[in-house]
Amino acid sequence: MTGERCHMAIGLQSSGKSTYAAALWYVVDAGEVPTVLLKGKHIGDHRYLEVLAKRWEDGWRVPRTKTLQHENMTMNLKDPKDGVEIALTFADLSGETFEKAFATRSLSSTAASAFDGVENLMLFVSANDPRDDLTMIDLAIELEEDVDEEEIDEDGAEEKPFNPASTPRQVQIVDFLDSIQQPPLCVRVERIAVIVSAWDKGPEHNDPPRWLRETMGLLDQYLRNNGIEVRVYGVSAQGGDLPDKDNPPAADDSEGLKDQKRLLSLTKASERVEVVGHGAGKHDLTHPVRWLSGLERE
Ligand SMILES: Nc1nc2c(ncn2[C@@H]2O[C@H](COP(=O)(O)OP(=O)(O)OP(=O)(O)O)[C@@H](O)[C@H]2O)c(=O)[nH]1
Ligand SMILES: [Mg+2]
Repeated sequence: MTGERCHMAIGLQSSGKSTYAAALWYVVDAGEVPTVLLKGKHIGDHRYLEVLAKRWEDGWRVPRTKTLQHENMTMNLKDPKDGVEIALTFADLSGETFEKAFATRSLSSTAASAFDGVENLMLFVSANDPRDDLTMIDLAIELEEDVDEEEIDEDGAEEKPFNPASTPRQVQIVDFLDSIQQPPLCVRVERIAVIVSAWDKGPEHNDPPRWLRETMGLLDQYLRNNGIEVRVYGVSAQGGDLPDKDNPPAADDSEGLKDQKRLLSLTKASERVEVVGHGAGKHDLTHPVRWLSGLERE
């Protein structure tokens, strides 16, 4: 079995897509830890990935993907079990592109063309995002019994115009997943690997499907009822909080540099990575990719 597997990484802004791509590239390139897929043939232009991977290796956050930046990062991977070569296109589009699509109901032709030939999706959500979907009922439960009702009325009197960007993240994601499967895009998705990024900032338990069920109930229900195979992985691709190279903290800001110091002290940078779920090796970022590629056999 040969041929190109084409997957698309999607997710709203700051959901962890570029960090995952950078770490994945580093891990397969360095070969420091066991992975189910290995680096394949050297085909294509990897310069952008190398820039991201270098930032990651040096212990800095990867830069934000700009709206106009459209980089299809192709990674060539190989399944060592039967020697199958996989050309995996990991299209990385800005999260902003997807948020704009929700607000305007239109997608630029460049962004739309990135879906040509796409088989499966990696969907990124971050365990580090605060909840943005509390209902009136949730709020009422949270309010203390002796709260001054008049004060609430006064606050409530200030009506703000509807801003589509403030729509809860999971609503935007479900809308996006549903829209790309409709005309004119008609993307046929077989599998979705949900990557819960920044898992180091996640819950006490180590159960990513539970996190999705409890934190993003709408998305969880949508994924369960669409005839799509779904897996949920928890991934810490960065391993902690890292500073921004273009805006570094002061040298004496030990708090801001604490995680960086700890992560840089590991002899193998690949060991900063943690992957949870589906029998994945502890640092194996290729595990979801192999499953998405239909290469996980009994
Ligand atoms: N603590 C922690 N933070 C992470 C991890 N992975 C990513 N982050 C942080 O999450 C933020 C977003 O990560 P990116 O990889 O830039 O996210 P993105 O989805 O590419 O974002 P856009 O380019 O804006 O669409 C950054 O501040 C990262 O430092 C992680 O494993 N742990
Ligand atoms: Mg990005």
